[in-house]
Amino acid sequence: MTENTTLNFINGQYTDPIKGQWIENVSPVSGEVIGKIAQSTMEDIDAACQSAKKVVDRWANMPIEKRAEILHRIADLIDENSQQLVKLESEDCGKPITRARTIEIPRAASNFRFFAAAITQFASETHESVGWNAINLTLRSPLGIVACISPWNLPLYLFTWKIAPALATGNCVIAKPSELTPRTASFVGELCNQAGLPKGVLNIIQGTGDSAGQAILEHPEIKAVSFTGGTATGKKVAATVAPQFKKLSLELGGKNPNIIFADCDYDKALAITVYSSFGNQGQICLCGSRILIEESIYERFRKDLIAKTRSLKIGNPSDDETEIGTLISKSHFEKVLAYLKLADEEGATLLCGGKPAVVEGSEQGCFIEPTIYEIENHQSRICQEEIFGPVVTLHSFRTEEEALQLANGTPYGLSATLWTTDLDRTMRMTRQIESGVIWVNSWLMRDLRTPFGGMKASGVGREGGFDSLRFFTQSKNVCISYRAK
Ligand code: TXE
Repeated sequence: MTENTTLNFINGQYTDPIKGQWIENVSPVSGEVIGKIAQSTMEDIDAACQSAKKVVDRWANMPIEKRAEILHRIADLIDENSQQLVKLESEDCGKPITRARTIEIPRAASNFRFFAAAITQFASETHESVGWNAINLTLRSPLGIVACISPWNLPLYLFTWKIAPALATGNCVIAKPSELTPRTASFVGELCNQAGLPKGVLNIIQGTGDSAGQAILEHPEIKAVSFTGGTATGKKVAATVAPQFKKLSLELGGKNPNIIFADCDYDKALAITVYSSFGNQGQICLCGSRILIEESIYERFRKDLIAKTRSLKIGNPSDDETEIGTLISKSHFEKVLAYLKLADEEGATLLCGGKPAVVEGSEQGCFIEPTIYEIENHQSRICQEEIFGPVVTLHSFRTEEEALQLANGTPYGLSATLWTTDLDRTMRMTRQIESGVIWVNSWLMRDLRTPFGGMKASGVGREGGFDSLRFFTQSKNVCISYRAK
């Protein structure tokens, strides 16, 4: 990989796309074309699968400690190269460099470290059939060649979240980062070579979803697909994958409630609400985009939230002080602006933001001011659809029942945040909130051992900890009968 050309990584080598097609890498900060990216087709996926096939048995049969050692080395190399990875990530996404440096790139290394350790503790069950003179063993084996398709919002963080467990369990991997953020994933190929990962075990395919992504889903050698992306794309992925009976894990969008009761730790709730609303410009599937506030503190919270939001520093992502960078692309920027227009049409009251921000020196950048609306009708589209930008709506509630009804009142069910110091209420609410992840008095604390995934339109399946290891393996029951005497 050179800085300007992002190639495929197949059989341990950076290679041109077989059909010679390219797409542009456009900076969301300057609006300029900063490089070109391989646009892969079925021919490239096939080459990747052929290289994986050559090594699939060797990798699957390598002693677990040896596999884990290689993954630990990849983690160390990510740390050693973090400065360059941080720069590429921030440039590709327009995300504040401080965020890439302190959260996302370190987490990519921890993903490898965590699954390198987890695989050494991954035991299978035995069930003794007492009275039948039989014992059942559960054997777990890798699936063979699996696909990991990841999005642009937390590029290396999510790419490694998928490939680390897939590799740890002994699979060969065909991985595709988003065409909008190809460079950090591409860099990992070189690090895998340095770490001694056998060639062909990890193949990184670049290109758009409709070309490279679709071909990955359709390739007959691929036995499972782990996908993170939008709900509409997830539907298409499921429609392609399900009739082929491949294993499928879908992590999709969210429209997450952030529920604030009057008995909360007010200052903490306020500070973290600013972060959970606008972190990464609201482009995290876990962002709390609907803020539900108990009536008795509504006015105060609204006023304080507006003041804190206005003080966020919008700026060039490469500046250490910047808190709000750009959206991912011109077309996503246009999509979010269309929601701002829709908010007007739906009769929302604008409390702050509501327009593009101009940053000196980056006049073509996709910046949008952090935006807060108040809106009565919770059925309006801005309250029901995932905007995936720095836009939140405020709602007041009087009772727990009302809060619950609002919280569960969208097609999504990814995450929820609950602010209260009442333990009874915590238990009542968490049992009834329809979300795969619920944070109480915090947000985005992610212990990698815990299950992660969504309910309803937010996805199917769980990843994280042993759930990831189970997804990337298949179990086989062996029932052994023995003579009692
Ligand atoms: O993501 P896509 P997009 C949401 C968010 C956003 C919307 C659309 O609301 O506005 O999705 O974003 C690959 N077969 N999220 O269009 O399309 C694609 O190349 C196989 C939430 O940018 O979901 C990329 O690698 N692959 C989300 C990945 O899918 C396909 C994070 C995700 O892209 C494909 C991102 C196909 N037919 C967006 N089409 C989250 N849950 O965190 C696309 N891809």
